[in-house]
Amino acid sequence: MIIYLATNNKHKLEEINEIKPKGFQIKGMFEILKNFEVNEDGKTFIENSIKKAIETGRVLRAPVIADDSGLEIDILNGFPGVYSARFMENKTYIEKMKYILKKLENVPYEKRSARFVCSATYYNPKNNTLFSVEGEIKGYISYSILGKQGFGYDPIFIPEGETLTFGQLGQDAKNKISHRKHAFNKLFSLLLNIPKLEIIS
Ligand code: ITT
Repeated sequence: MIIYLATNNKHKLEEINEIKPKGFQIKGMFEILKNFEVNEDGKTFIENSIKKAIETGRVLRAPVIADDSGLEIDILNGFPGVYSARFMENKTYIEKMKYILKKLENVPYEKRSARFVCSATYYNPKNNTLFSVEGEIKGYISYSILGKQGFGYDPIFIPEGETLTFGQLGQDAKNKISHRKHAFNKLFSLLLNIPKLEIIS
């Protein structure tokens, strides 16, 4: 089954291709839609992932999956949350991470709790099937930027039970436990049952 991923983020496509079960072929929408962007003005991850899936699916006229994700830091009331990609928009991730670390200066480890969240949506414009699931991973914000692997905020996120950041742990370790892994495991299990779902509806 070929499904397009409604994203312009190549790292997400790589991770989801590592996570997917055999039998699915996931392609990036950027391979066929140039300069197409969805206005992500939702207040929640789920709103944004539904919006990305529906708008992209209607343009492509083909089944799509979308991923809206981000980092929520408890002591900052969930910031940057749905603004993870857009806050300090023209700055690099190094600058964004430095800004966050400055805000958490003098905050002890146990109060640096955070989570990565991923909302994944499937939409098929041919029969209007739509479903969304969510995955998360809890952890802590490190005291400095550590490691070069992964993307975005990986170098400041230490998963619960680990001592290294995602940036240090690397892609294989991340893909076994990440918010994206949890969300897309659920999504792919539902997709494997789609013929049954469509008989019911
Ligand atoms: P698309 O909307 O085109 O999919 P995007 O990068 O703009 O790409 P989001 O709007 O979902 O995606 O923003 C998610 C941001 O949250 C992302 O750019 C990273 O900064 C951060 N993020 C999400 N998942 C992450 C992960 O696994 N590791 C590190 N940072 C992550």
